[in-house]
Amino acid sequence: MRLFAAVRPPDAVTEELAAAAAELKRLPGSGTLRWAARDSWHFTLAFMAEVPREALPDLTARLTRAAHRTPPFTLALRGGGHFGDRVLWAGVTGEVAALRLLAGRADAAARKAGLAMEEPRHYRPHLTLARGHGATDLRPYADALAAFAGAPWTVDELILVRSSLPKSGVPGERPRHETVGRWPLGGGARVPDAAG
Ligand code: 2AM
Repeated sequence: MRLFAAVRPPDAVTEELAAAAAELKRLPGSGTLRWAARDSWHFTLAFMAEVPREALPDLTARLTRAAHRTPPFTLALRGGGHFGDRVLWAGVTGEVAALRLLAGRADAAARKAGLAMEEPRHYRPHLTLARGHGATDLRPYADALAAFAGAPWTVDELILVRSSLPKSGVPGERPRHETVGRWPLGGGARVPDAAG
């Protein structure tokens, strides 16, 4: 199955972003974009692609430990950006170093469970709002998000999500996301934002 580890903002936070996204959808060309469903919005920590069933027990044990070792931390949605003409995203501020640390631990957990992970790249935390196909310039969308500032929330769990690719062949159909595991973040000292 196709899995990724993630953190998800609470409803009160996605509600604010949904209001901003509704404004974005008024911009020219928005109909050419594939908008992610609000209930699937997340920050990917580690994308694991196809995970063999026999790797699951070790993976979940390691993710449990990764979560346990990481104290809860605070984030807030802030602004947005785009990856070329492919991905429009909302950004994040707050204890981003802690998010980065958790992403590194989720990636390490997957590697130690024997999964073939992509080469580590610079982790760029983002919440994908919409995907483009090259037809629409995403800059006006990112510009329109620049002033967006959401309420802070406490990240207190790591989730494992199964992504099922659409089989229907209907163009633009979105993958289905199903939470298959969730682990509370551990207690203990908070991670200073400067800790990297
Ligand atoms: P995203 O975070 O930019 O949206 C499920 O596909 C999730 O894993 C998505 O959130 C997706 O990107 C992320 N992801 C990271 N690397 C990926 C890859 N190589 N293929 C598909 N999805 C990937």
